[in-house]
Amino acid sequence: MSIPSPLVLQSDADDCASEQLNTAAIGCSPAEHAELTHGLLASPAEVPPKYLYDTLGSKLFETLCLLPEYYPTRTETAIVGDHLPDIAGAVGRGAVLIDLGAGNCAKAERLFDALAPSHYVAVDISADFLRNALDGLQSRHPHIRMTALGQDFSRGLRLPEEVPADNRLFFYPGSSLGNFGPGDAHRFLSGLRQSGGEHASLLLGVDLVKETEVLNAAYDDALGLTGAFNLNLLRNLNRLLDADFDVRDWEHVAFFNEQQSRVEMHLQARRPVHVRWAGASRRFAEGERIHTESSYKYTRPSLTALLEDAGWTPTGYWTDPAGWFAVVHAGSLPGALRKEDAA
Ligand code: AVI
Repeated sequence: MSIPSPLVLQSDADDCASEQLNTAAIGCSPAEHAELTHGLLASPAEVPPKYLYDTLGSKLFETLCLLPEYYPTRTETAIVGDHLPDIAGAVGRGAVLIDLGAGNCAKAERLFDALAPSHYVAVDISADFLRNALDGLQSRHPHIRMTALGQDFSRGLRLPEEVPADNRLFFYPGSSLGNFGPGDAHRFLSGLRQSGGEHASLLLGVDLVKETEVLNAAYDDALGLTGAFNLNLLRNLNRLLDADFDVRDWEHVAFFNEQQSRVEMHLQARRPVHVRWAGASRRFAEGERIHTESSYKYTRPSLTALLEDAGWTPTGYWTDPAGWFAVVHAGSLPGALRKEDAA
């Protein structure tokens, strides 16, 4: 039997062209240059977490998921493994499975037997990465129609016409929702509600509030891998902006901010430093910080409120025995669309 080839679509517009900015020396688009410069000149300075994930950063992230202190990945895997029949019962078979941030597609593949999706849509910022992953996946599951979409869906998901409009299941594991602030999380979930139509559902992996010591250790591990992941952002900035950050001038700081219910990662200057990059420069005093990531932690009530406010109705909730992580299923009940979201 011949194996169908998965369809790969690169749907993000190329926003690199600009007449104003001389991009010869820098490795990013004018829009990224503006975003990064704005953040680095802000008080306190901040850089969006997506810049943690260059090639080395992605490898460091993959590795830190194996750390004993970093419980989310293995806890989510265990929850799905322990509750798969129940999850499948809630979700149903034959859905159009839309995998947001699919990466190597391994998490979704674990659901294939139980959920028997009619169509699998893998969405990731890197279309090249997906192309490789889907070739193998399609040969192992020749009966499932597959589409790969190279897209930064955090700015809004755009699905091509070939993706059936009915029975869409959005799969967003790994507690990635936690890297959105509350306003962006609401916008993101409302956006999915819009793209899903009346019979969509959502399967989310979400990290929960727990003892501060556990959270602090997960983001500041004894081996220093999370620190390397965070500090590598400076190397990425050097490449993107032609900047002159010296990694040795900075240290990794991470802690649970109870009031905001989020773990914060920062890079803190060890001494006074003067950093220059294409088109700008800034002095940082000793102890001054660059905020690089927030990882929001939810409770069942705060998650329910977020989902309901975005037009979703929670219908299934599974957790580990310690209650550290949750896998949540939510449906889009007809009529649950809020007027302002539908406008
Ligand atoms: C990708 N994201 C869900 C991770 C998190 O836990 O917020 C990123 C991470 N940062 C430090 N360790 C892992």
